[in-house]
Amino acid sequence: MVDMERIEGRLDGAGLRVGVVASRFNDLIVDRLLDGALASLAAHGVADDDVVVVRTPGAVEIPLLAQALADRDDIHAVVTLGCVIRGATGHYEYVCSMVASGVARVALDASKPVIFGVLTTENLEQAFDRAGGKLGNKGGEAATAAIAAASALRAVRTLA
Ligand code: INI
Repeated sequence: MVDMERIEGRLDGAGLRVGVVASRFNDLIVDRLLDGALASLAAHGVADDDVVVVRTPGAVEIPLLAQALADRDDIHAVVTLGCVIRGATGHYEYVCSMVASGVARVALDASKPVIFGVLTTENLEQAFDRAGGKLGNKGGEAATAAIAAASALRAVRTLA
């Protein structure tokens, strides 16, 4: 059988330093995403001292602060959290597109995980469903993804 290297991304956050960028707009939702993210980081072994939380006014400002964190050599991954609700804004598409493309660009520019945990929903009910409601907590899922991706990245970079 051919020898094969498999890199799965272990869910062990020990030694990882993680930045979390969470917007204040729709904070009723985003605070729940933040709780979920912090609980997930702690559950996977990321030390409290190794978590830096930055709040932004809205989702539009998330990429800039994510970039400032991702540019630091001592930050291994960034989790972005926000909530854009279509019913509540006439410029929903612009806000969604700015935050989504900005976060994607920051990840590739920094060559490290910058995870998109920003909810984009039609209404408040859909947002609650994903912020600790019947569809889980997307903030927790984003934090778990950050740990898995950082671990996989480290394994790839240290391949023999
Ligand atoms: N910011 C959000 O995070 N969610 C929204 O739903 C939203 N709405 O509805 O407009 C929103 N707007 C503010 C935006 O992110 C910026 O903070 C603002 O435009 C200043 O740059």
